Amino acid sequence: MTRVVLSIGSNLGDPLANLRSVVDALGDRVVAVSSVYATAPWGGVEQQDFLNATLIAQDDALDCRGWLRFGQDLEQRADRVRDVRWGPRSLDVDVVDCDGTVSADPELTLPHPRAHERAFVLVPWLEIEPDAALTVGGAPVVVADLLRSLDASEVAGVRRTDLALVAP
Ligand code: PH2
Ligand code: MG
Ligand code: MG
Repeated sequence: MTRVVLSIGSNLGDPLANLRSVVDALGDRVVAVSSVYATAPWGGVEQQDFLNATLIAQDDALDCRGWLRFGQDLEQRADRVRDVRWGPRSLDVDVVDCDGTVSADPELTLPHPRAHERAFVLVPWLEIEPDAALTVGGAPVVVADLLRSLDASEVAGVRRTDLALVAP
C-alpha cells in the first residue's frame, strides 16, 4: 500500500475541470483534498495564474512509479503538451511524497525536488495535513517551518478560492 501526496495544477483550458479530473479518477482512493488556490506563476515564465490543489491518496495496488504513471496518464488525457519548462499547462500532476521514499531516480525523484520551495504546494498541503513533514537535504522538516522560510511575497501569491474539487 502506498500513500501519496500529489500536487495538481492547471492554467490552460478549463483549469477547474482539469483539476477535478484527477479527483474523479482517484475515486475512493482519495484521503484528503485541499481547497483550490489561485496562485501566481512560479518559475519566471510570464503566464496566467494557476489553479493549484494538493491531494492525499492511498492505493493498495500502486507503487510510487505506478503513481507517476497515473499522473502522466491524466496529463495526457487533458491534452497536455510538453513545451516550455515551467510554462503554461492544461494539467500537471506531481508526486510530492510517496510513503516518505527518498530516491534520486531521475525519472521519479522523491520527494519532489522543488516542493519545499513552492508555496503553491506547501500551503494547500498544510491545510489538509497540519503536521506534514518533507525530507529536505536528507532530514525531515515540518512543512509549516518550510513555509516560514519562504519569501512572504511567495506565500501571498497563493490565495484560497471558494472553488471546490468535491461536492461539500
Ligand atoms: N507549475 C509550473 C510552473 N509554475 N506556478 C504555479 N503557481 N503553479 C504551478 O502549478 C506551476 C507554476 C510547471 O510545473
Ligand atoms: Mg510541476
Ligand atoms: Mg510535473
